[in-house]
Amino acid sequence: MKKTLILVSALFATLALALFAMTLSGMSAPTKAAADTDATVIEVHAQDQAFAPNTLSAPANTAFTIHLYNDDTFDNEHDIRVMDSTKATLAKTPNTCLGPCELFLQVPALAPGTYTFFCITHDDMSGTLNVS
Ligand SMILES: [Cu+2]
Repeated sequence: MKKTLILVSALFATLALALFAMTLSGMSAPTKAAADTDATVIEVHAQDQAFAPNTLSAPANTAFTIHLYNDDTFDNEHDIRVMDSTKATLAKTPNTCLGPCELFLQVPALAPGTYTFFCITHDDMSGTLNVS
């Protein structure tokens, strides 16, 4: 009886160790992948119908991500879109979100130049994106 108890305890200890190892490897893999794919992440906040900062800088000829924080706490939906000088939309988030919330905008590689970013739900909510 005592021998069985020891055997069961050993089995549980082994299982616990295996689970711990799986958790560790599971946690480290996505972190590394995210770090590899998101080389450039630019953060911008939206609050009181304005972007802060309203001038952003991005590297030329390489895709990047804009991380939008909608800091409004009630009834204010924002999104973020990038357009060129002809007002053609080059990138947009798939949806608006009701604050507080966060959105990620994947922007394709852009040629050096000055672009505009704006929010679809607020005409006066825009900023300048300098790509160089
Ligand atoms: Cu907005």
